[in-house]
Amino acid sequence: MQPSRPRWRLLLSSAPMFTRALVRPPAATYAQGLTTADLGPPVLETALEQHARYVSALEECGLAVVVLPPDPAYPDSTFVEDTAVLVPGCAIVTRPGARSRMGETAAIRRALLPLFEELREIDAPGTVDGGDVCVAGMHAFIGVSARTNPEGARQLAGILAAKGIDSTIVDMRGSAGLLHLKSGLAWAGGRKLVAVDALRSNPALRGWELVAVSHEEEYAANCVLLGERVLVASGFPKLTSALGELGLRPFEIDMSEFRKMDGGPSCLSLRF
Ligand code: CIR
Repeated sequence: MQPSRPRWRLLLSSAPMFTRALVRPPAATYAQGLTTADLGPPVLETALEQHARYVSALEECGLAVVVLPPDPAYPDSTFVEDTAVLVPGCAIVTRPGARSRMGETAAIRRALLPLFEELREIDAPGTVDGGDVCVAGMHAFIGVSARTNPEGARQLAGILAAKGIDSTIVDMRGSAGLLHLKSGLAWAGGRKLVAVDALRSNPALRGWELVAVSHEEEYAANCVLLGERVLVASGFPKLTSALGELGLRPFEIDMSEFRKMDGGPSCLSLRF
């Protein structure tokens, strides 16, 4: 049976009401993935438990979750967010910037094909990691980073423009310590963005209301808005209460084994 296509709903606040998500549990080779974190090797069993709780959190937030089988050929393949950018009616399969991750997109393309009216791709020499793309309503911030190059950002901005979504390119190559744009930036609904210090003075964010993140809580900036809920890593009380003060309901999740591999809550799913 042909899977039905997703239905998108927008709240008045323009917070997204996603109805589905696609995830992929970590594979047995997970600890061989890329990382810059100096937090020791991840424990696979714990990572699998945390991933299962992450899936339950998405379900409790009202999403139906498609779980792809783990792929040991790609140690970083649990970070599905990097392989596609999803907007209403269109899936854009990326071309990840890390060579070891480029092959991850084949399975994601196959999974997305029946779910979207239109499927586009980033072509060489462009590279884009989905973690560099922060969609905030009808606007997208595209980070140019060590993973997303200017050509990839240009191609993506063109595809999004055709869908009525305008883009701002955020050159973050000088923002030390951030792997991806969304390592330090998240949409909090309306004109609000959670932004770490390294990005706050970036001219690309001018005109947006910025929610500050204290230095010791920067990891938690990668949070995920799901309607009135927001998925946030547990153990970061200041940002969690700041999100609550915005009228959102934080859903705290333990991310310790994903943090060890430079991943945050957004990295573990594609939401649509
Ligand atoms: C990588 O370096 O590609 C992975 N170990 C972590 C990817 C995290 N993804 C994301 O922030 N969207």
